[in-house]
Amino acid sequence: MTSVRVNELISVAGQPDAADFADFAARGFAGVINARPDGEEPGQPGNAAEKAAAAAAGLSYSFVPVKGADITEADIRAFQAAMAEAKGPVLAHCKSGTRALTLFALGEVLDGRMKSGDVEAFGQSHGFDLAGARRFLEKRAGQAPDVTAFFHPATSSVQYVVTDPATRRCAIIDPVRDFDETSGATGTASADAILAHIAAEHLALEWILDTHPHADHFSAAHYLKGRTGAPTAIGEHVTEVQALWKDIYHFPALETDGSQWDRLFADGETFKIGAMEARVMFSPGHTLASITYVVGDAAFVHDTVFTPDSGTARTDFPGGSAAALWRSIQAILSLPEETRLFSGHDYQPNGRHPRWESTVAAQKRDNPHIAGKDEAGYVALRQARDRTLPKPKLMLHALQVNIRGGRLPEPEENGRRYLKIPLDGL
Ligand SMILES: N[C@@H](CCC(=O)N[C@@H](CS)C(=O)NCC(=O)O)C(=O)O
Ligand SMILES: [Fe+2]
Repeated sequence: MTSVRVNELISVAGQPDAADFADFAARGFAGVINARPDGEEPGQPGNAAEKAAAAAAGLSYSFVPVKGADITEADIRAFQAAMAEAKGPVLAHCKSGTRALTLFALGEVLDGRMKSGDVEAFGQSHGFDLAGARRFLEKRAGQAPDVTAFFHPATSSVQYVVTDPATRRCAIIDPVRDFDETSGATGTASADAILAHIAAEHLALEWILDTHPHADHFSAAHYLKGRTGAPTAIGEHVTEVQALWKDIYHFPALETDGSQWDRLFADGETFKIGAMEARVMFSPGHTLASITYVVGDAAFVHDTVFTPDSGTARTDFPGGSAAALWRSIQAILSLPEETRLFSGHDYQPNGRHPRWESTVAAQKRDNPHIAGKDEAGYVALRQARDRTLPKPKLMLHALQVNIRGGRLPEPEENGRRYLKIPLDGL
């Protein structure tokens, strides 16, 4: 039977007969992917018969049945996994080949190897109508959360409220508790401004999220939980950061199990903000616990890449690694080109106005730490720059608070709280 060669790894076809499978093996295919649900029409061989025919022909076989209008990202990922499992060229089929090619093309777009706008032309070039793939991408593009940024000039931090426009449910990302190190005064004006915005917009707060244990400011997560009751969360590797700093501060009683947060996220875990799905990507390098939150077309990448004119985050804190950050950045840049990237700081080079939003495409094109670099080149540049940076002025103040989920030290008998600064400890 005829098939259409897409590239060296995949060809697509209409419904084969079980008798065709030996021929597929002879033509060099390593596997068959069946994207067609059973029972669509009489006489269709169906999953069980195809599986048996593939086994008899020595082919791998995967069943990823989809209806055109109901394709989900999970289907696309399952199709990609099936291709990888075959360990060689696959023949993917449905009734006509359209759904098989749709699953393939959407995977290419989700992984950033094809532009959304090129999908239909790609289909036409192989003789298929991929209007359904275009509709999938349009619908997904409609999954754009509202993002409101709150710049914190004292620490050049950017705090975010990310909202599902359909349900008006939101999450706060990386809120700052104010601190003046010369007087020792703490404050909540910045966090309160975020709460005032949430109240004014009639939003319902579902999560208080941190991307990493910050080294330059206190997290307001614990304060905000006290005010709202919303759960707090951070990446699960925070326990390693706790263990590391427990030693530096000599905090024998510190629990290093992450119990200071309501939820610890693992790589790839998902959760909901309203009806929108948020996905966690482990993004170590700046710290060994850093994570990125991907919500619809937005990714909260914090201290990985800054806006392209500001390069990338430093990697010289305890537990940092330039090579790990390079790999984390590559994973972020494999998101679709138009993904909106929201950074966690802006140090306003040449005094320009604060900026925190970029895209995958802009980072690849314009960020001098990334464009034209490979891992070795990046690591050399990053480490050379890190050697010139003084430690953040609040690092020793901030980490003792942030490894406890943003809790200030307990008051002493006189009712006053004190920070602890290790001397010659680093
Ligand atoms: N001058 C700032 C520096 C803060 C800092 O080191 N920020 C980290 C992110 S937490 C960073 O990656 N900075 C990059 C840079 O300064 O080039 C301070 O003292 O707070
Ligand atoms: Fe940071």
